[in-house]
Amino acid sequence: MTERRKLPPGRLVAATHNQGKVKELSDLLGAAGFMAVSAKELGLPEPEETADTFRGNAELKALAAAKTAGQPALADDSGLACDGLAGAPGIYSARWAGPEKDFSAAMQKVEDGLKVETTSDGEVDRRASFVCVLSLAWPDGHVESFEGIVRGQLVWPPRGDQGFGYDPIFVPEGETETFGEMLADKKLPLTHRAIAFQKLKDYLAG
Ligand code: ITT
Repeated sequence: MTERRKLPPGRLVAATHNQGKVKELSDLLGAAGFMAVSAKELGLPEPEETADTFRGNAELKALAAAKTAGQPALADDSGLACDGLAGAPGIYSARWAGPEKDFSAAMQKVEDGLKVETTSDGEVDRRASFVCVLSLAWPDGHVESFEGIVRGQLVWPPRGDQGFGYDPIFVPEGETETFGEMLADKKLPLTHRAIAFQKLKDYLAG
């Protein structure tokens, strides 16, 4: 049996440079009794995402931050996986927005891709998932990972200016608003990130 790690409530490094994620992780951590301190506040470098899975990238980000900061760190690797695009952009979700982080262009790229894949009877497969892997790493190299997935439908044109990234084109199952139209309090509990975080909390609770 491998040892189940404990994490005393207190400060925890949120190893992300994405402000949208910092906000959501801070809210989740705050509700669980932790105070998030961001990678930017600690001046942590942004490691290159060289793995070919969400989990691989989440673990390398968490381990790099934990080792540099000398304290436990939580990293998030996430993205939009479109059924009609064989799972793209997936782990390349941030990279589709380019160095300018232009998510209007990235969303347009998704829509253009779906149009190309339209079947002869005019069907566009608009099903998609948001995927998140949260990895919690300790400075000694121990790491635990948790996955959350939320299914939904892609809409066009984009709707709403809340949230970040691909939120304006994603309507989660059972809802009519896009994540971009939802206020943070409504979006957060429905997310891939909250689902992964619940698994992390269950792990820590033993
Ligand atoms: P870090 O690596 O520093 O955490 P990043 O933005 O590069 O920041 P990722 O490599 O995990 O993070 O890229 C995931 C992208 O997927 C992210 O930039 C968002 O655009 C998108 N994404 C993830 N979760 C999302 C959410 O809840 N709503 C909208 N878009 C999301």
